[in-house]
Formats: sequence, C-alpha cells, structure tokens
Amino acid sequence: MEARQRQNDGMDRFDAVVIGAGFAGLYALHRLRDGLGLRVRVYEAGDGVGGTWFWNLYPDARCDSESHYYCYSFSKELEQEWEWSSRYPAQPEILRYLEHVADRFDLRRDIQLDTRVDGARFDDGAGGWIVQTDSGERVRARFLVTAVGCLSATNVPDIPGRDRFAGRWYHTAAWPKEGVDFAGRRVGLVGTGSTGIQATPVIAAEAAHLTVFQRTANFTIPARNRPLGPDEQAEIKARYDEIRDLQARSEGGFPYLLEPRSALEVSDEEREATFERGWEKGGFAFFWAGFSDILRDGRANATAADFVRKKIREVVHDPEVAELLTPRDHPFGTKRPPIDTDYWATFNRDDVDLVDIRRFPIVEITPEGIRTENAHYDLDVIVFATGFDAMTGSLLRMDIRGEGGQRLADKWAGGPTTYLGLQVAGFPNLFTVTGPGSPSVLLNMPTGIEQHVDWIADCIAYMRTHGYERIAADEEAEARWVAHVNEVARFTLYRKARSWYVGANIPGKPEVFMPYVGGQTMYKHHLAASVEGGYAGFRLR
Ligand code: NA7
Repeated sequence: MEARQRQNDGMDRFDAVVIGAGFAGLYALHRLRDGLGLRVRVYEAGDGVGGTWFWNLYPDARCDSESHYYCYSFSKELEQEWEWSSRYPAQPEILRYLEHVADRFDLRRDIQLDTRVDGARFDDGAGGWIVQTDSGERVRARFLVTAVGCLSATNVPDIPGRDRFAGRWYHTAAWPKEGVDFAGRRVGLVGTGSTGIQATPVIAAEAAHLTVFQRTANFTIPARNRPLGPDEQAEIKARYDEIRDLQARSEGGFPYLLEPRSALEVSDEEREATFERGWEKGGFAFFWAGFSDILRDGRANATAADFVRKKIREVVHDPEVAELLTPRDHPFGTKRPPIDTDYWATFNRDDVDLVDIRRFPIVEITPEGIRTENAHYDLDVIVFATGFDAMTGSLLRMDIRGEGGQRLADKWAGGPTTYLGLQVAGFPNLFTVTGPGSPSVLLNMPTGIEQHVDWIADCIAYMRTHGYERIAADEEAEARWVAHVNEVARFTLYRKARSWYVGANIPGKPEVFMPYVGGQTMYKHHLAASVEGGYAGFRLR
C-alpha cells in the first residue's frame, strides 16, 4: 500500500501519526498498519528506535522488571525466538530487542527518525490533526497517537551557575553515546532515585572520587541480578502461557500474585522470615512474596520500612552515614522503589561521600564544582540523576491544541484530566498511550502499552465499521474519572509521599496523583464496560 497521500494543501496525509518509537510507538505502528491496514507515520526525536532505552545510556542502566515479562506478548514467535541473557535486562540488550522488533515486523519504513513533533492542532473543519515537526514539515492525520513515554521529559534542575561549570555535566537520560570516562575524575552525582542508585556503585568503581548529593533518602531493594542460563531460558519459554495468564490476573501486570494476608496478622518471627525470603529473592519480589497491605495500611507498611532500615544499618559501617541513608519522610514503596546492586555498601568506600542537601541545599554551581549552604565540593564531572517531568512533561512540551484551538497546557493547568488515561475531552481523535489517569507507571510498562494500543486499534476498527469519524472523551465522564483516580489514591499510602507520581519533583507543577492506582483488574473492568456500552463515556460522531 502507498504509505502516504498528498492533499491539495501540499501536506502528506496519514490515517494516523504516532509520536515516539519506543515500546509503545513500535507496537502502535504494527497494530495500526499491519492489523488495520492504516497509513501510519511514526515520528521519533532520536536517531534510532527504542525510546527510553535509546536515551538512558548512563552506567549500568538496567530495567527494574525482569526480562521475561518486560517484553511484548503480542507475538508468540517473538517470545520464543528472543533470548534474554540476565534476570533484569540491561539497556543495550533492551535496545537490541526493540531494534530486532523494528526489523522483524518491518517497521522502519514508516518511522521518520531525528524528527521531533513540535505541535499538533486539531482542524475542526477537516476533523483531523495537523502535525508539525521541528524540520518544519506539516502533515495531516485523522488520528494522533502519543507514544511519548511516561518518563521521557528530563528534569535538569535550574541551579544558578550551571552553565559556568568548567567541567562537563550530564543528565542520565541524555547521556552521550560514546559514554563518559570517569577515570581519575572527581564526580558529583545529584539524585538518589532509581537511576542515581543504579549508577552510584558503577561510577564509584571508576572515578577517583564520588560525592553523592542526596535530597531524599530512598528505600532500595537488592536486585540480585544474575545471568539466565539455557535451562532457565528454556523453562521460561515453556511456561509462557502460564506467565502471561499470571500477568493478566495480577494487579501490576507482573507474573506474581500478592499474598492475600496482612502483615499484621502473623507473628513477628513469621513476618521477619517472610521479609527475609523476599529480600533474598530480590527486586519487586520483596513485595509479592510478602503481604497484601503494605501499601494500604500504615502499620503494615512500618514493618516493611523498619525491616529495610535495619538492613541499611547492617551494611553501612558509619552510623551517621547509615542514618543519613535511612528514609524517614515517606512510607516504604510510596516512591517508586529502586532496586540496586551494592548501593549502600558503596558508602563504605573511602573515595565516596554522601552530602545531605536537604539540610544544606545546593546554592550554586561554580566553575570548580558545587556549593551548598555550608561547603564547596570540587568536581570535574556532574551527573544529574534528577529524573523526569513525569507523565505530562513529554505531552506538554509539544504545543497540542484541540477543538477551538484550546491548548492542552491550558486545559491541564491544574493537573492532567483524561478519561481512562486514553482521551482528553475537547481533543478528538487524540489517543494518549499510558496517559495520566491510566495505570501506566504502576503497571508493567509493556503490559499497559499493549493493553492501550489494542484498545485504540479496536476503537478505530469500531469507528470504521460504524461510520464514525470522531471520538473524544465526554466532559462529564472525564470529570468523573479524574475524581475516581483521586479517590482511589486517597485510600493508599501513596499520597503520603512527595513523589513524581504527584508531580512534586517539579517546581510549580500542580500536585495531582497522576497514575491510576486502582489496579489492573478494576481498570480493565472500566475499559471493558465502556466498550460494551458502545464506547460509553466517549462522544462518537
Ligand atoms: P527519580 O526517581 O525522580 O529520582 C530523582 C532524584 O533526583 C530524587 O532523588 C530527587 O530527590 C532528586 N532531585 C530531583 N530534583 C532535584 C533537585 N532540584 N535538587 C536535588 N535533587 C533533586 O528519577 P530516576 O531517574 O531516578 O527514576 C525515574 C524512574 O525511572 C524510576 O522511578 C523507574 O520507574 C525508572 P527527591 O526525592 O525529589 O527529593
């Protein structure tokens, strides 16, 4: 099929434009082009496919979910032919996987790399989108699908003097392809989220000296990464139907079901032994192997938090450093829990220091390093592991305008509003894959992505069958959904943390709980109920 059509207005016309060529964009292209026969164009800002795994090249970048389910499920052949080499996939391996997917499904011919979408405007008259790229290109598309990732818009703190720094500074998600040579260098690392915690031991092993600037101490769980041998690989492949079934039944899209019991209904000894078993398994298994109420009940949570705090004291030799590394301001698991390899032990090294920038904030970056309220630290390299303007950042950095020219940035000035995280009232034919208001970052990402892309493809097929040209979230349904998203969050402990889930990491960002925390079962029920009701909650024209 001819991939494009040119209109009288000189603009190429597509059935759908997809923004982003990561996990979501690649699958959206496959599903819409090869499943529905649509003319699709994907725009990707990077000069390669891979999204998150194209950009996050920092030392030891690795997924915190296990390889056998942090992957697509839509193709059984792909499942069987791809070999994951370790329990948690490293960035280069995930990137190779996504490149393989792009080749295997012949996706590259419809992906335009090195092209950032600057903006998109809904054309009320024509009933579709005009999409504008940074190269000045403008194209028309009936449907606009954002596959821009939840954690893509980097957050580089606006610290005075940053551009006067005589050394080099980097954000972990905009890392140079050629890597950074830390040998013999004094390195400062700002940020102790998943990324900073992963990178710290690796940078410490290479650099002459590492100073970690910590604003908030974090709970972290040992990853216990290991190679996957041929037997284990074969065993996983033989069990894939069962794995996928478990993923579908679990609340987080992982192939593990939560133990139904409360942490408070067992003896202290049994609780401790349960936590120890989870700790030995490593990674998020610490949650599943344990109890059902860790994220719901403050007292249950405190038992897990105390267990982790005790582990810090056991590992870190200097009691003052151990205390500084000990999280005290948020319940366990209410910020995305990092998983690590030797993070705390790294602070036993003589060439690693921990600086408390909660107590003595950074005041400026000087040509020689970082100045806090009470000291100056001489540095050759600064690494910002300071995270992202999560969930909304990558959408709002584009100028998206809906019906009547309404800007998405204005509509979302008080926080994001969507129906089911999939559509925004007043923005017809715009679909937001893993958008705010959907489980998104609380669900295994490939699972949530496939669920959304399948839903979008089915919706477009339905529209085609029934002769509809426009679909948009109904305003009332959207308002009810936003209220529901907030209501379910209120019953969890998540609200007790100032996290990127609520936008608290970005100065001035409205603090709204963005992901849907009601779990996959409830969410799928809402998706299905809408479809069964003829796309109830959406306006079709
Ligand atoms: P995160 O989890 O947002 O962590 C960012 C870290 O940077 C965190 O410790 C922040 O402290 C710190 N931070 C952010 N802004 C500043 C400023 N201005 N000054 C000092 N410190 C700052 O991002 P990651 O990249 O680690 O992980 C993102 C996700 O990727 C992760 O959750 C996984 O899902 C994969 P704070 O806690 O806000 O006080």
